[in-house]
Order: sequence, then structure tokens, then C-alpha cells
Amino acid sequence: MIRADQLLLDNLAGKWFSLWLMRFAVWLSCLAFAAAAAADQQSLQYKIVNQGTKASAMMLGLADENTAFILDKVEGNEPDGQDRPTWAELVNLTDFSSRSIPANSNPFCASGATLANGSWIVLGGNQAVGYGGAATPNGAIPYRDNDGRKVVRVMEPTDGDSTKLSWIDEPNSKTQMDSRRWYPGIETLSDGSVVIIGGATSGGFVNRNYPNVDPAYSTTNPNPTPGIWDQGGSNPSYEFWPPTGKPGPQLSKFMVSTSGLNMYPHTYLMPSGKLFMQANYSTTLWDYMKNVEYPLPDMPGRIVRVYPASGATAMKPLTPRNQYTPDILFCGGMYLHNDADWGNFGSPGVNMYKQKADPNCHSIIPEPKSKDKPEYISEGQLPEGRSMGQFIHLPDGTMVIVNGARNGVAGFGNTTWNKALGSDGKTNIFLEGFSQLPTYRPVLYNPEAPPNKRLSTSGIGSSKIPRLYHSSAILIPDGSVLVAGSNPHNDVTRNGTGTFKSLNKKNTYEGFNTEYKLETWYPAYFFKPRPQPQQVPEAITYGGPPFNVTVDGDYMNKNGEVNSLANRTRIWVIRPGFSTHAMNMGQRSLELERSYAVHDDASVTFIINPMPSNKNLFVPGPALFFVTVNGVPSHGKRVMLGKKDPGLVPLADSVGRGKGSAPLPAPAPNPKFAATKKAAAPGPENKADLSGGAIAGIVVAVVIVFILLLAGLIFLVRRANRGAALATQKPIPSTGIEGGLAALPAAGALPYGRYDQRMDESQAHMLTGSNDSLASFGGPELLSSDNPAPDYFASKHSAYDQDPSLDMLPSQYGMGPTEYSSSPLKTTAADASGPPIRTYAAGFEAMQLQTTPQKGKGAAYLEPETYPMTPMGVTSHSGIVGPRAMPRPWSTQSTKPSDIVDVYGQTD
Ligand SMILES: [Cu+2]
Repeated sequence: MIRADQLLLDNLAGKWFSLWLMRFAVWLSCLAFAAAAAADQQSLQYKIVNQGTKASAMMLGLADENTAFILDKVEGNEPDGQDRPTWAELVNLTDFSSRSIPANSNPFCASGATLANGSWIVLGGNQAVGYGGAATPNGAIPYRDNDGRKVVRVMEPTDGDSTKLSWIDEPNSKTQMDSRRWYPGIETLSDGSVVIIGGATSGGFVNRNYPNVDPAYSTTNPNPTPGIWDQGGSNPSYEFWPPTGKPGPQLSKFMVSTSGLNMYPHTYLMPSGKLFMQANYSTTLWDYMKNVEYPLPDMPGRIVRVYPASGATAMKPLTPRNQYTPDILFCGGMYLHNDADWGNFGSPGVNMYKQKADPNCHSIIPEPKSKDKPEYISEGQLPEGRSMGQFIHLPDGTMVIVNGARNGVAGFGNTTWNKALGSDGKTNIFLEGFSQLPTYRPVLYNPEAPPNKRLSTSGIGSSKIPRLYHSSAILIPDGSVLVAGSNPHNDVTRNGTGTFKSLNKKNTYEGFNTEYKLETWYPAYFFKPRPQPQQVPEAITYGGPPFNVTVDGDYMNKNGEVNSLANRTRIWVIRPGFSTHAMNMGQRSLELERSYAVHDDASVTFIINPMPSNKNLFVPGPALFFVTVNGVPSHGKRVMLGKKDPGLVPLADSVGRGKGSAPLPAPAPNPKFAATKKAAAPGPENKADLSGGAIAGIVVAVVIVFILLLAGLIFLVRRANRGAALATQKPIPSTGIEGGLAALPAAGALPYGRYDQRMDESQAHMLTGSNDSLASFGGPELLSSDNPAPDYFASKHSAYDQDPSLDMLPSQYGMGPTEYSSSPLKTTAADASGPPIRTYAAGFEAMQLQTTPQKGKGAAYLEPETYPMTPMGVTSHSGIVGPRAMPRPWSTQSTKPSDIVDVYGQTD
């Protein structure tokens, strides 16, 4: 029997125990929460900040201090709330929410730049397309987009009011290029205009036929008209926009000599005003006003760094220490032993999945201060080979490479080796890109470390999201890196993930979905307390008197180190650039000269020289301004470079920073604060803080592992649910056409719909090529039904059809069109009262057109059995396009091109 007091005691003990247990539970959950937060948000790690935008971020740019823009090619993204899929979006950088904004033209593989007045321009692109990237007339259902190949889209600054940000996206003499460009190079010049170089007229895998018989005039015309380049697949010319006072389109010798591997040529404006250009294996300095080239050495080892090999590239930060001497860095890319393996407009000539990306880094100083000849030097190797990596400048003076793949290159297609075997056992379910084995882990590059210690992955976490072809990344004002996109397909693919076998069953490859999640990657400094500089100017001149910025004493005098910290403060101006295709066009980082004075209250005034007077070093326009104390940057403030410049002093020396700036006063440390630390070697001071208490660390790690396992489980379950939800998602339905035709049949269960458009015979147009070069690529022509494609395609098609199990490399049939669908086509005769008038096998997809001879009555109905398989760009040739629907009126936005008063902006 238990005595009452014993019971009481037991009871008390139990209470104490349960109290203790409760406390322990609270403590544990606090720890778990902290660990979860730590697992969620840690320096050198990724975090998913948006579970799904509407458009996949093929292109990404900073619209204003709190907003990024996303542009995608036109494809079956989520509806924009009107009657189109979304392909333009804005991202709020505070909560990373996104919203659709109107766009009209197809920016598929466009180029972008900022102008001196703060506007963005995004120019070029692809023709209007429908499902599967098949060409359509302007405004046609289902996507209702318009030809973007000549379009210059403009987004004007809105004084920080992001609700007003919009694209002016209309064909107009003021906002149009002279020629069609897909994958052009672009560089903003010191006068605020841009030079636009090369590209293709309609697209293709690489920018040539093979054999490459006509690099200058890739045209179907045996007697090409000099000066007309857009008859063929490539556009080896350059032009200026706005063109005022500059020559019109002219042939670029460099675009001829690098023919083939020169889409998105790498360009960097040099201090002399010449343009550094790199494409194929070649490098040159180009005087764009005189159109004279000064060749530089070839790329070492014939490593290809331009698209589609897509090495990471950037100009290293320009600093007083390197006397503002541009030094261009390339990491990764692809080396192929046989030039023929790079293929042609249609496809590569080798199974790209098996090609390992290159790990090497090289740099070149194109305009050295000394009389030395410029040459490429080795900068060591990446830990893994990488194509499609991209460099992002960070405000601590380092650069980080994100995104990419270990095998293969950019681009996508339907060549035999990557034909997908769907889960249902059917082939041709989705298209895949030309890369495998995503590189998930960023690599840091510190330009000021000893040469063999610049590359590092120490402490850096990996993403779990493949970021392959058509991914993007930019530095955002909070100092993190916004990472987005990836879509190695010609249209949205949501259920293609998984492994699949190539048809010859020799290889198993991984399929990748269209990616809509946004991530940020947090540099080492991200979670540390940040300096908050005062009096940061709205605009910074080129040359002229210095300006002052102050950081408070509480921040500067940690541990009584104010003198030392003042001495370790650097002022950075960074332009994040236009991100697409592993490039950040126009991205630059420049450190301003500064001195300082430490006050008695330990606040520090930094006396800062404005921009070097040579505008070629960093052209006018918007940029981010950072005050970086001991490797920890402030939040970036958007500044305009070059506005209102009363103190401008003319450029004095031909190379370098010019002599526009006053000599700064000597640094004035304050004797009141004894320096406790000797100034360390220059460069970023931060290291990942990995040396916490060992025991606590282990406990936290165990908890983190547990929580991650749990989170992983939840994630998997959710993903399974989400996958199931997505699998039942219907494609965007056709909405009917003008002309009173009957309603369309519902799209079937195929992933993204079929060609199920009716067409009026009189209006039916077919996009097809008219000869071999066009078949493999080149300018698609709109041929009317009474001017149909030659039988070339049909013969190729039937040849292939004789043995549908053929699994040949394109090179085995002469680099021509690679293969055709072996699937028989079904036609629905019910709608067609007349006999079939013709059967075409256009490009990569055989199609049968049935139509009534009676104009305006009845309709043709086209139904390929499978989702059209079309390699990138050859889409032009693959589709019967629907009825020539009335083009939609252009933008109804309030801003009209006529409102673009001065696209140059103020450059001084
Ligand atoms: Cu592309």
C-alpha cells in the first residue's frame, strides 16, 4: 500500500518530470526550429524562394531595386490572365512573389542590355509559334504571339514604382532592328547606344550548314545580294540601335570567319573603345566604327566557349589595384576533337550526352598596360567540367559560377540518341536537351587570391534543382544570387522527368522538366550584420569631384576595430547584366577609389572618387552601389551612372581609367581608436563560419539530418501529389478561330496538345523549307498551299519510314535533317469534304493536310499521332500552321513607342 505522502511525492516527482520533459521538448523544438531555419537559410547554400512562377526564366534581369523581370520563350506556360500563356513576369524581390505582365512578341533567345537612360532593351527572338514551338502566323491561336525576330522591346524606368513596369513590345520603326536576329551578340557603347552582332535569322543548333559552303551568305539564293543576309540561316552582319549617326547593317568579317560557332558571340567593350569578341576558336579586337579587326590569339586547346558549348565568362572586377585593366575570364565549355561534330543548323554530329564538358579556365588581358602581347593564360581547372555555367559578380570582389552540366551542351533536339521512351512505352513523348549530369554545386572564384588558389568549393552547398539549358541567374540588391529557369525543351514539359533509354537501348539518360522554381544562393556574408551607408547618391558622374558616404560608429567600431575596418572597406559598383544562356550580358563590377576619415564617434566617412572618366570601362546606365566592410556588403542601392556630370574632365589617357578624378586625401584613421588588427591581404575577408562549438554542431547536425529526412519525406509525398495533379492538367485549349468555323475537338491526353487546328484552304499556309539547307535550318518560308514544299521531304521521310527502327547518327546520313517521325499520321477525314490534296513531310514531322477545295468552307484537320518532334528552331518547318487568324492588335499598353523620347538617355 502506498502512503499518501509517498503518493504526493510521486505525484510531485511526476510533475517535476513532466515539467522537465516539457521544457526539454520546448528546448528541443526550439533547437529543431533553429536547425530547420539554419537548414533553410544558410550562407553558401541555396533556398527555394518561389515554388513556381508562371513563366520559366529563360531570361532574367533587374528591373529596379526591388523587382526582377523574367522573360521566357513563348510556350505553354500558365495563362497570363488574359488569353495568352505567360512569357513575361515581374518578381518582387522582397517576398519573391511574381506576376504576369503583357508581352506581344516571341523573345526566344533574345539579347538584352541596359541603356544610359535606365531603360532595358531586349531585342530579337524567334517567330510566332504555337504548340511545340511550331511556327504560326502572327497572332494565331493557341499562343497568339507575334514574330519577335526584329523587335526591340523596351522597359522604361519608373522611378521605383514597380507597378508601372511594362514592356513596350511593338514592331515600330523606332523599336525594330533592320534584320532578323536570333542569338545576337549585344554590347552597350559609351554613347548609350548598342551594337548588335550576328546571330541567326531563324535559329538552329549551330549557325552553319555543313559542309560550310557559304558562311557569309547562308542563303538559298545561288546569287545572293550583297548586304542581304537574312535569306539564309545565319546573319553575319552587325547594326546599331538606335542607329542615329552610325552605319547601317554591314557584314562582320568576324561573323564570317567564325561561322558556325558564333551565336551569342562574347563581347566586351575595351578601354580603347574597341570591342573584344570571342566566338568559335577565335578572338579579336574590333573597331566597330571603322569595321577593322585586330586578331588576338585563338582559344587554347580549341575549347569552345560560346553557345552551345557555353563556357562561363566574365570580365574580372576592375579595381584600382589592377589599374582598371580588363581581364576576361572563361571557365568550362566544350572541346570536341572533330569540328564536324559540332554539327549544323539541324543538330550536332555526335551524341552530346557522351561528351564531357571542359574543366579548364583561361583568361586574357586584351589591352595590357605593358607592351606585352595579349595572350590567354591558364587559370587552373574547375572541380568538374561544366558547360552552361555562368559567372555572377558578388559585392565582396569575388565571382561565383552557378548552373550548368557536366556532360553535353546547350540546345535541344530530337536526334536519335535522346529520343525519349515515355513511361507508357511509347516514344516521342518529349524532347530533351543536349546535356546530362547537372552541376549542382557553385564554384567561387577569387581574382585576388594566388593564381592556383582562386577556385574553391569549400563549404559550398549544392542545389537540388537541375539548371540546364535556358536557365539564368543574377545578383540582386540584397547581395544574394537569384537563380531560375531551365527548360531544355521546345515547349513546356512537366512530366518528362526520369530516366529513359535511347532507342538503341545502349544508354540510359535522364529527362528534365521545365523548371519554374526560383532559388536564391546566399554568399558567405549574407547573414552577417550589414553596413548601412548614409548619403549614397542617386547618380554617379564620370570623373569630377569625390562624394562622401558615411557608415555609423556602432557598425564600424565592433571590437574597437574601426580604423582597421575603415581600411578594409571597399566601394563596389556592379551591373548584374542580362542573364540568359549562361551569359550575363553587360555584367561588370568596378571598385571605386576611396579614402576615409574616422570620426570621434567611430563613424567613418568614405571619400569616394566617381566613376573613372573613361566610360568604356563601365558604360552609362543603372548599376548597384555597395559599401563593403571587411567583405560584408551593404544592400545594393540602384544608382544611375553618368547622369548630370558638371565636373566631367576629358579623357586623358588612351588606356586605363582616364584622369578625371581629383587626387583623394590620405586616409585618416583616428588615433582615439587604437588599431587592434593589422590590415590583412587585400581581397574578400570572409570565410564560411564552419568552426562553431563541436558538440552543439553535432547535435544540430543530427537534428538537421532528422528534420531533413522528415522534410524530404514530406517533400516526396507532396511532389507525388503535385505530379499527379500536374499529370491531369489539360493543355491550354484552342479557342477557335475567326471565320465561323466549328468548335475544335478537345485536345487529347497527349502532354501538350496536338495540332488540332482547323484551317481554311485559302488560308492554310505551311511553313516548310525549300531545300536541304532550309530543311536542316535556315529561314523558314511561308509557302502557300499552291506553292508547296518540294518532294524532298517526302522522299526523306519515306526513306526513313522504311526502317523505323533505324537509330543512326545524323552524320551517317550526311548531316542533313536528322530523322523523321516514324509514326504514321492519322487524318480526320470527317471535316474534309475533298480528297487529300497533298501529303507533306515537312522537316521532322510528317503531316497530312486534308482540305476542301471550296474556299472558305469546310476545314482541314491535322492530327499527327504524336506530339511533334522538332529540333530547336526546325520547328519552323514542322508545323502546318493554323488558319491565318487576324493578327491581334498590338499592345494596348498606355506607353507607346512615341513616348520614348530619348532612348540614348543622358550619357553625361
Ligand atoms: Cu536558346
